[in-house]
Amino acid sequence: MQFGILGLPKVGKTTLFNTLTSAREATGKFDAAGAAHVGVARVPDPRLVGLRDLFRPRKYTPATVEYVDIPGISKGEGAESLDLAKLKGVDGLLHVVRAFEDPEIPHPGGRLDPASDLATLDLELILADHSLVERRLERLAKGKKGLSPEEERERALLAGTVLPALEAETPLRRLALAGDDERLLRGFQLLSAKPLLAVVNVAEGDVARARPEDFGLVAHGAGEGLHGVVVSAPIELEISRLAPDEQREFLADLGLAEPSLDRVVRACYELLGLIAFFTVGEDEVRAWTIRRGATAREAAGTIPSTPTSSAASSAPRSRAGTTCCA
Ligand SMILES: Nc1nc2c(ncn2[C@@H]2O[C@H](COP(=O)(O)OP(=O)(O)OP(=O)(O)O)[C@@H](O)[C@H]2O)c(=O)[nH]1
Ligand SMILES: [Mg+2]
Repeated sequence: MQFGILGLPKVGKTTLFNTLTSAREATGKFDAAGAAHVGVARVPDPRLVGLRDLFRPRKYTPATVEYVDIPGISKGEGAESLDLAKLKGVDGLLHVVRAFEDPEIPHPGGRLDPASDLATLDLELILADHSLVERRLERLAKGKKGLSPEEERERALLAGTVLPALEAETPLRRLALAGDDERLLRGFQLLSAKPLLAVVNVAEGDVARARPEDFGLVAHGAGEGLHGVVVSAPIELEISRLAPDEQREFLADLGLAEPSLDRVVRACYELLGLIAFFTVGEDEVRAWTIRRGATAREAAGTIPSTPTSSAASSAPRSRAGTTCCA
């Protein structure tokens, strides 16, 4: 599973990426190359940690999320941005929004306004999608032999539903499409259709009391709307580099129960409707990723050497033939 990290320039994307994936990519003025970065984060799960401590396996394999960090997208760049094109294949997007003051890092809009930045970037995604949809419709119209039934369905969806939504500046993730249309739309890899989590990067002093609702967002798991998590990216980076007991002390001083980054990774995982089940044994304690609502047969099918037919009647089993829990 892959998430793209995007946002306006200098909002803390690479700082967040470094924290999530334990990378050490250059940030701020040291980031001259403006390259995209790819890294992997472990999905924190206290239940899996408990199983590891119980079984003391030779191998420990938590679920992971891969992150792609791209350089900032400026207002007006969306439709032509090569960097946005790098996010075509990702499953979800993480939009980093700036809510910290720093006179040394001028805000591109001149002042801090997280709600307006959220809308600005959404519009860039919409413009990128709009130019792609227009090009696709032009290509379909140019076909000499007439349209196949499949192409006709595509044309009807793009011209009848998708283009009007984009022209009304509605991100496609807000369209509630039925089964086949939803699958067809997903195949186009349009950016505003991808699930999106907003990560609000606040000043250190605000991290304990700021809430997603303060920015018009919905806390993860708290209902419909644009989901958001509040973090202080440089503080999280510092925390992630401490030893576990120092971490606990630092978090307590800040008034936090857990690193905010743990919430970000978990929220990404859950935003896509994914859950984990575990296989345990002395060889390996491992998390496997499945869609919420998947059947036991489908779950068993994610484990390469498990014959799905025999595993379907019970909970999936690990290769070592040991227990599994959901
Ligand atoms: N004061 C403060 N500075 C921050 C915070 N987050 C990031 N920065 C600083 O902002 C600068 C930009 O951070 P990056 O992580 O490189 O930002 P970016 O969004 O990746 O930037 P681009 O990729 O160039 O668009 C760096 O100097 C960071 O140290 C924050 O929460 N508070
Ligand atoms: Mg960066």
